[in-house]
Order: sequence, then structure tokens, then C-alpha cells
Amino acid sequence: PLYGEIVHVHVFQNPHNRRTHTPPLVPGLNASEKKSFIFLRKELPVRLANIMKEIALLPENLLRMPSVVAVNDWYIRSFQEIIEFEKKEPNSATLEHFCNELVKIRNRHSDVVETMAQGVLELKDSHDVDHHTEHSIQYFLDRFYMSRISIRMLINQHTLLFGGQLENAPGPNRSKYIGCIDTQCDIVSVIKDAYENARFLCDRYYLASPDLSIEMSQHNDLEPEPQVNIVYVPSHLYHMLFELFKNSMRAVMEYHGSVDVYPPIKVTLAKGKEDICLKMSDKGGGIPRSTTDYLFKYMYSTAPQPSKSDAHTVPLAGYGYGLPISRLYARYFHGDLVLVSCEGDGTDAVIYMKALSNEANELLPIFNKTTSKFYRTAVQTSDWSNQAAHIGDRQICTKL
Ligand code: W6P
Repeated sequence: PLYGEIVHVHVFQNPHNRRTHTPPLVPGLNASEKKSFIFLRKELPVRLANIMKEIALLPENLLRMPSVVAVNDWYIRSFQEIIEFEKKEPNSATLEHFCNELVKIRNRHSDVVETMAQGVLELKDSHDVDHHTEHSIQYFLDRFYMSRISIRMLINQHTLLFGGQLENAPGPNRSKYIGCIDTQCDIVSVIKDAYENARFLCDRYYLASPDLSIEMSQHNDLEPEPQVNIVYVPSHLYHMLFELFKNSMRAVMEYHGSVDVYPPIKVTLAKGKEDICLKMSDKGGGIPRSTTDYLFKYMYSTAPQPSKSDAHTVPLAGYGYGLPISRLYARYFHGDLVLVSCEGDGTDAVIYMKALSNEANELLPIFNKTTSKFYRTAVQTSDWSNQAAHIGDRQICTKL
């Protein structure tokens, strides 16, 4: 089965959290719900256990931080609640109870990102963090948040498909959604939604905002409304685009001061045989090459993401966990998110997605010997030197 995630976006209700779902073919107790239940009561504990093994390998001083202890406890509790279903008969009462438990677990874990970020801050405030610890934390958080994306996807699919929140007409009006997966996701309309919502924040803070121009690669002029449709989770795409738009808008507004017109943000959308590429280009002055990598580092992010309750006080994105988590969303279906910046000019952000949905399956962290070795071994020291010669002081002979 295909699975999707509901993303919490501060300030706005993410318009891509559709609550539509395909109706069960047989009303009441249906075979696919039972199959999904049997799959999940095993798969969810496996995924939880995998990441709990990694939590256990975290540097001791991080493990002792109160926020990390809290997150760990949530995982233990959720694991226990799901394995309770191992011995249960899959009758309709069990299935209903299972759905309710999943909703409860999803709610329990809704603030995990902010809480882990808080734990990292607690560590930074109380300890000197060495290079190795920093490296472990980066490695762990990428895997931990990826695991979380995948687990929430499974929970969301099950509760959307079988939780019966909303009815949906069968037959010709049958939804193009399977849970939170849109089988004909219209990328341009997601771009426009994310732009409009980011622009709203930008206008409120800077009293102006850059325009958007969308360019479709190999666009056929006979088509009045160009579209690119793919099988995707619109909420994931929205999350990435909203984050990128906020960053680009802030850069443009800060770089150009008060002028009459700001250079627009240009989005180029291309559909190739293998990839669908979405490039967002801003003329926001760019960032030094040496800092692009830091934008994806959890340890260098300035603050934890604002909690959902105080989100309205935050103007536009700071470099919180928005970018690294957006990259995980892209990687989850075997895509990627990269930044290429030219200092003094602007920044290009590219979201890669797989054009073929059969290639866009889940990318999951697994726990094995390589994993535990990673946490134990020291960071490789560089075997490249920059000490030998200097162009500036003529140690390099330029006149042969
Ligand atoms: C910038 C910095 C940045 C990060 C992410 C996306 C776009 C941009 N533009 O100047």
C-alpha cells in the first residue's frame, strides 16, 4: 500500500491535508482494513524498535537531557501499546480500538521534532559538544526524523483510509487520493499555494514581497494551463516549498532594502524521463559556499522550531530544522533537496522527485552493525592538507 503524512505547518492549516479517502469496497468490516491492521501491528513495532535501538546508542550526556528522556518514554509507551494487539483477534471491535490507539499515539508524538531540538539545546547549554558528538547527533537526527516521517505516514494512511472521518462518493467521483497520496498531484497548484502562504507572512513582516514566476520547461504553447501531475504526497511537497519560499523571500527582502520592485522568485519545473526537477531561484544575494552545508546541520540551527502555539509571533523562517527536515521529505521517496548559492547574486534550491512512481518507494533507516559502528567510531580525520603552499605568498611558483 501507499502511504502519506499529515504535516503540521504553523500559522496555516496546510491545505494539502486532505481528509478525503477512497471508500471501503465492502461497508463495515472489510478485508483491506484487516490486512492493514495485521501488517501494522507488526511493522510499527519493528520501526519503533529500530529507532529505539539507535536512541540507546546516543552519547550519554545527550541521553540524560530531560527532553530526550521524555521522547524516549513516548516511544516506549507507544511500542507497548501496539504490541498489545499481537494477541488480539482481528474483529471489528479490535480494528476500531486499533484506529483509536493510532490516533492517540500520533497525538502523543506530535511535538517530537521540537522536543528533540530542545534536548540538543539543553546539551549545548550544559556541555561542550565535541566534533564526534556533533557528527553522531547529525547522523542520528536525520535517521530519527526520517523514521518518524515513515511511521506517521503509516499511521496516517491507516486512520485516513479506515478511520471513517469523511465519506467520499464512489464511482466516477471517486477520489484521486489514496489516504494522503494524490495519484494526480498537480505540482503547479501546490507551488502556488505554498507561495501565497509564504507571501502572506512576508507582506505582514516586510510590507512587501517578491512576485512569483513559474516557468515550465518544454512547455507546449498549445496547452493554456500547463500542468505536471505525479503520484505524490502533496503535504510533503507543500512543506518543502513553503520552507524554501520563506527562505528565498527573506533573502530577497533583506538584500534589496526598500526598492519599488523586488526581483521575482523564479520556479522552473521540468519533467524528465527519470526526474522531476523543481528549481527555485532567488536574487537574494546568496550565501557563502562555506555556509550552505551548515543550513542542513541540526547543531548549528539557531533555535528549535517555534511551537505551533507561538508560531504567529515568528515573522519568517529562521534557520530552524526546516531545511534538514524538508530534505528528508524529498529523500523519503528517493528524491533530494539541494542548495546551490552564488554569493553576491542569489540562491537556487532544487527539489528532485522521481518521475516514475514505482521508483518512489520509501527510503528507511535500518538498524544494523554498520549503524552501531557509526556511533562507536571516531570521525575520520582529513587526509588532505591545505598547509603546503599558498598562492598569496608565492610559495606556488607561477613563473615557470
Ligand atoms: C538564501 C538562503 C536560502 C536558503 C534556502 C533557500 C533559499 C535561500 N536563499 O539566500
